[in-house]
Amino acid sequence: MSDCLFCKILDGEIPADVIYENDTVLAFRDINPQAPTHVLIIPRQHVGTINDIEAEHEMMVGRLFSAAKAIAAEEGLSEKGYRVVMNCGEGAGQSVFHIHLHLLGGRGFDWPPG
Ligand code: DGP
Repeated sequence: MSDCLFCKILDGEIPADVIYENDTVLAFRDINPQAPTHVLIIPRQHVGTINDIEAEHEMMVGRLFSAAKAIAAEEGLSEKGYRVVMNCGEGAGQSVFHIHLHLLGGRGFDWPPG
């Protein structure tokens, strides 16, 4: 998608602090971190929102979570805990319409979330 910010990061058109990648996903630090660790995990394939996920994407979605597990371990978060969030739609706070997991850690988190 030529007008998608995260596709531009995938293409190297916009720089990012990439910390993890494989053939399916890319992960980089959020430009506006909400916790000491705040990493965005995105698929290389453009899918706009959770509402656009189809059966063919199920393996890819699973690999987003496998990446979250690996990055949490690298960041030393596995034991203390961390939060993984995917916003869907403007009403839930989604601002970039290319699905992404937020991996947040290094502080406590309230429940229910704001
Ligand atoms: P969401 O609001 O759930 O769609 O999350 C989008 C996140 O993307 C938000 O936390 C800020 C982050 N973000 C926006 N623009 C950039 C950028 O150019 N670089 C990086 N690294 N993160 C960005």
